[in-house]
Amino acid sequence: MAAMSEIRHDWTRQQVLDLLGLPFADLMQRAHAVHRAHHDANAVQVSTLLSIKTGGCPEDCAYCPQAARYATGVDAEKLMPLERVLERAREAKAAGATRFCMGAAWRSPKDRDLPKVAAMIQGVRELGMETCATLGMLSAEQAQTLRSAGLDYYNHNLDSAPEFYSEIIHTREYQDRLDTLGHVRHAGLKTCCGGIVGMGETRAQRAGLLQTLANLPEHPQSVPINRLVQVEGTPLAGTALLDPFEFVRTIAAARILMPASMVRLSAGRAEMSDELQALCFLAGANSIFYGEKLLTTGNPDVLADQQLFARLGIHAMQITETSGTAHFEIVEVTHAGDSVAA
Ligand code: SAM
Ligand code: DTB
Ligand code: SF4
Repeated sequence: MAAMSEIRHDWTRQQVLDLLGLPFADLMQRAHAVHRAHHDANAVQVSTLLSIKTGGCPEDCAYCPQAARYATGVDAEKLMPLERVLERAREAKAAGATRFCMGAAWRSPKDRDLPKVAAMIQGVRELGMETCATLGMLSAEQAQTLRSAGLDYYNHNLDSAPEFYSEIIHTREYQDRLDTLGHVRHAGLKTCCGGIVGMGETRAQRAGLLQTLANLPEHPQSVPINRLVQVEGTPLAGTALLDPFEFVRTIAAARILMPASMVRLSAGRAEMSDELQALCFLAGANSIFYGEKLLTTGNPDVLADQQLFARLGIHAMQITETSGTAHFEIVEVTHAGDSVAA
C-alpha cells in the first residue's frame, strides 16, 4: 500500500486552487494515489435517500425544488408515518444499501417532531443499516437527542464557498451552518458535509468550498459533492452547465484534501454518462446515492447502477456489526483478509 497522506486542516486557498489547476493527468494520478493509500479503490459505499417530509420549506435556497416560494410542482406533504419509512428502509436494504438517509424540508426540526424522527432512526437501525438524517439547523440539545436515538450520521452541507453563499441563500447565514456542524460533532455524531457545484461559481469559489470543508476541526466522515440538479421554477434553472472535467477535478481535489473521508458522487448522476461517473470513481469518489429517487428528483435506477458496478469491477461495501455494541461499521476489504474501517 502506498504511504498514507497526512491529514491536514491548514490548506490555503492558493494551494487548493493550485490542485484544481494541475494538468488533468497529474491531478488524477495524485488523487488516485491518495485514494489507493486510504481505501479499496474498487469498493463503493451505497446510501439510499428518503424524503420523510417533502416540500413547503420556508427557506430560499436558490437551487432547491422544495422551497415553498418557488413554483416547482413539488407539493408540501406532512411528515411520513413511521411504518412507511420502515417499509422503504426494508426495500433499500434488500436492494443492497448500507446507509439510510432521511431528509426533511425543514429550516430546523420542531421539538415536537424529534420524537417521531427518533422512532424512525431506532426502527431503521434495528433493520441493520447505518442511519443518517438531514433536517436543517440543529441546536446542541437536538443533536444530543438524535445521537441518543442511535443516529450515526448527520448531513448538513456548507453548499458553497463563504463568499458565494449570499448569492444562493438569504434566509440563514454561513455561520449558522458552521454552528450546526459544531453541535453535531460535539454530540458524537459523524458528519456528512459537502456542497453543490455548477451553481455558476468560479473555480476560486469551488476552491473556497473545498478549503472550508478541509479546514473544519475534523474532516467530515462523508463528503457529498452534488452537481446542481437544475429544476424548473428555481432561480438557478438555466445556469450555464459546468464543464464535466471541472466536476471531476473537484472530486479529485476533495479526495486529496480529505484522504480518509468517503467522497460521495452525490446528486446529478442521472444526468451523467457512465464514462463521467467512472472518471469520478477514478478520481476518488467512493460513495453514491442508490435507488431511483434522491429527495424529489431522479437518480439512476438500481439495475443501471448494478450494471455499471459490474462493468467497472466495483463492489458495494458491506456492513458489519461490531459485536454487542449495536455499533455498525462499513468495512472496506482491500485485499484478501486485509480490512480498513471507513
Ligand atoms: N432542509 C435541510 C437542509 O437544507 O439542511 C435538509 C435537506 S436539503 C434538500 C439537503 C441538501 O440537498 C442541500 O443542502 C443541498 O446541498 C442538496 N440539494 C438540494 N437541492 C439540490 C439540487 N437541486 N441539486 C443538488 N443538490 C441539492
Ligand atoms: C446531499 O448532499 N445531497 C442529497 C442529500 N445530501 C440530502 C440531496 C440531493 C437533493 C437533490 C434534489 C432533490 O432530489 O430534491
Ligand atoms: Fe429548505 Fe433544505 Fe431546500 Fe433549503 S435546501 S429550501 S432548507 S429543504
